[in-house]
Amino acid sequence: MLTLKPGLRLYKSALDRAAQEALLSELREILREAPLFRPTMPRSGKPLSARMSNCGALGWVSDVSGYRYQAEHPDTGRPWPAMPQSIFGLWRDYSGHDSEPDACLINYYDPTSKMGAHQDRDEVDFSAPILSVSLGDSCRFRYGGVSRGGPTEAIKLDSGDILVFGGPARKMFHGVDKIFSGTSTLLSPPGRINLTLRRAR
Ligand code: MD3
Ligand code: FE
Repeated sequence: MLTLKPGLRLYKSALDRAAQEALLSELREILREAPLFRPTMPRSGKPLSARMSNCGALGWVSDVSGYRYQAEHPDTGRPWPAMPQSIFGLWRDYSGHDSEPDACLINYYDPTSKMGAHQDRDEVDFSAPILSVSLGDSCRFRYGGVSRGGPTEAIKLDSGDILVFGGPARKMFHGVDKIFSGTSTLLSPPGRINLTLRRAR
């Protein structure tokens, strides 16, 4: 375990290849029930470059009217699939937090996708950390301080890595600069999946 800054812990290769494949097959099942959707920016309606889905009681969505957590898929209107036990298990093993997550956002990046710098502040309970699991192609993940425009650092995240953002790191700016296409054979079609486990309420 590496502490990158206060509250930001990196577990390199937390999941081995077999564990990544097992998790991926659970995600494939979830995505059959709750297909990836293309979120759009509030107001402008401009599409984000990553596609998304969710599992758990609540899912994060974004459309012209804003960002929010809701219980139904925006396209199908159905409730999100349940969070698999294996995902609760990762939270128990790595989060260091007693109460369970109620939302798991699934981001899919094709080789050209990025995510601009932002803060995650649509949750009610900021005492809970956010846990991120990377699968598939590596990426360059950039993070800074709690205000926009300050100094930033970048690290490479590889398939199987787990990051935990708690305490002072919970409100930091962060984003994904680049996907390193072809660095993993886990996904086909290629790309990167990131899970973020959260307590939304
Ligand atoms: C730091 N996702 O979904 S994961 C997001 O790789 C998001 O898909 C990126 O940022 C991805 O909101 C980064 C790492 C991450 C997630 C949530 C955070 C870092 C965070 C919340 C607070 C601080
Ligand atoms: Fe984020």
